[in-house]
Amino acid sequence: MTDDKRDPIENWNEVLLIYRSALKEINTKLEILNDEFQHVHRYNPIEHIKSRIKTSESIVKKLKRKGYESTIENMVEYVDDIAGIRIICSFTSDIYQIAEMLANQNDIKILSVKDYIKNPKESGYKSYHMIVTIPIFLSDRRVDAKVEIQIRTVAMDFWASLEHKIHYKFEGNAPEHIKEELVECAHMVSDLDARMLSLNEEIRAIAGDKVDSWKF
Ligand code: 0O2
Repeated sequence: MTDDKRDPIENWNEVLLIYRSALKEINTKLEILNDEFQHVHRYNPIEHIKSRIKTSESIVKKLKRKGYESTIENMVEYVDDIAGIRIICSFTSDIYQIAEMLANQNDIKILSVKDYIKNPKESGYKSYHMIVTIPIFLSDRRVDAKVEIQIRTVAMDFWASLEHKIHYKFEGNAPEHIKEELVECAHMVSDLDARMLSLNEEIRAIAGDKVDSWKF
């Protein structure tokens, strides 16, 4: 991805520029899909989108955990979430629809998918993860940049944000009763998501097209 002979800072700045460009490209694609969906179905599957570049401290920590030296090459090769996008939706069905719409774009290449909705983590974590590459066209070459896309419902996001804070607060060693409570809350989140989805489907079936314009 970079030219080794140059100053490492200059190299790193170029890597960051590429990841930032990748986030812009994916964000634009998502905006277009959301606008088109609104136009055709009078419905926005995306509630909101957050994107970020992982901090250098976090990148180095992840590399260390995986047993690699902190070089720019290893960062690009082994850290898949330097550029990350989180898409928040209302309903679980929206998640799969968005994932499919992205997969159908022929400049996006899917490297891997982790479906933590069908297979939640032991912690209770649920989300749909895709690692993709997107081409970035620079003045003299094309670079395929990796982006991690996390897609989840508002309820899953609420749970994950609190769990993330607790995880950091206790440096991964939260007291057992807190972990158990979080698993219990994760079940409640799944139940809430299922009930809200079925309620929404029932309302749409009863009211037909008219209810589309209510999309909250
Ligand atoms: P941060 O601070 O959010 O960036 P890999 O990335 O594949 O090398 P891993 O951890 O096996 O490593 O990948 P996975 O499981 O797909 O997780 C990647 C990201 O998902 C994490 O990034 C978190 O953002 C989120 N995540 C995964 N598991 C949990 C969980 O149990 N709770 C919460 N709240 N989030 C989770 P980072 O780099 O670990 O953290």
